Amino acid sequence: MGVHPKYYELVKQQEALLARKNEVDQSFYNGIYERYQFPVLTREHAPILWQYDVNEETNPYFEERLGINAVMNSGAIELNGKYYLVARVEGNDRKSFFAVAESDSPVDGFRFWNFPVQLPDTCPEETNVYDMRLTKHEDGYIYGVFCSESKDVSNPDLSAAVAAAGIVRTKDLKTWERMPNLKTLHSPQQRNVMLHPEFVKGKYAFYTRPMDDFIDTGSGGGIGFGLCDDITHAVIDEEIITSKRKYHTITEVKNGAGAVPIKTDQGWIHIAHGVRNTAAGLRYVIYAFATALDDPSRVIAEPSGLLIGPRGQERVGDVSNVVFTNGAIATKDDNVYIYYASSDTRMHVARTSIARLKDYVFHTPIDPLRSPDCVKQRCELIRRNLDLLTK
Ligand code: M1P
Repeated sequence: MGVHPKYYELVKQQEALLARKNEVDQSFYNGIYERYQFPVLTREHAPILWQYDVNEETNPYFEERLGINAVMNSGAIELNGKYYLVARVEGNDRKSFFAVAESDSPVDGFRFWNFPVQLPDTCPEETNVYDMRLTKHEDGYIYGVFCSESKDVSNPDLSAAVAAAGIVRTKDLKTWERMPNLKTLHSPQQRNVMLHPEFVKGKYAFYTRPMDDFIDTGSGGGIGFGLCDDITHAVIDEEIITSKRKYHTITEVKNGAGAVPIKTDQGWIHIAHGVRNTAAGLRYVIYAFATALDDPSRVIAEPSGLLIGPRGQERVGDVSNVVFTNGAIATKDDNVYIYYASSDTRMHVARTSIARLKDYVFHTPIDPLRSPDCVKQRCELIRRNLDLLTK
């Protein structure tokens, strides 16, 4: 009796998965970004030791004891030439936790560290945590802002919950210091909150997503913005809506921040998510916009429509028809890797560059908001093209 032989078999299979090279998917083209053939993280990437008791004596049938259901919505950061994803890992028990996966490459080879993140347990009512955005702040810390979810004890409905923004900070992704959850004085609930990387007017600046209740944003108008003096007791008393939800657009139902904005010479580029309703349920897509360098709450460009929508197998999963991002990495060589989850099930990567993103954000026409104007917009494009072709 000792280690169950099945353990070695599963490790071998997993090592083959981790060694698999990821190539650009040649079947997709839009000039804006490349998709990759394979997901970068899946439940199959979770270490065997997290799921099985490998002792043959106590687990003779080698049964999974603590299964992993999904690996999704990951914060992303580059540190000392390595790429890190802080993934939302969801157990079969529906509870999520964070775990760091590391690679020398931005597109493949991500391997989880031996242990998941053990966040300081300072919030007794907290039941679930997920969707961490990682911000390299100019104060020298890396901040993680995530959703901290608790039962809404004031509501007899068993599924009624309260979403708040949890805040932690670290310098190495190993030791995490937890601060009190963000307080927004005028919004009852918050999800998709993210810290801006620079001080604004000498204060910490947050993008928020005010909501009336746990699922519905209700009167929450879109992506909010607020300043706070003290990150160790973060309070936002004034929240303005910087990017509004709009009727009959991709953000009609919800409009939430995604990856930490990327600084360019023309403005901050945001890669966010929008939600609309359909007969088949909510559809989540990724879109982009830019805010001003001198005022990161002021939208200066907003290309029409979606940047990344769920395609093919991405459309199917635990929560189908969803793509969602909370992490992107801009590298020194001007590449941008957008990490996105599909259908709350697995993580993918798309590659673009600062130059291409700027061209996309500043030169894609805006949404004219009405079909007749959309037709006009398209006819103008066709006319210009025909003129050129027939010259
Ligand atoms: O299921 C889709 C997403 O739903 C929530 O996002 P939002 O607050 O924008 O509706 C989050 O639970 C997110 O994790 C999830 O991917």
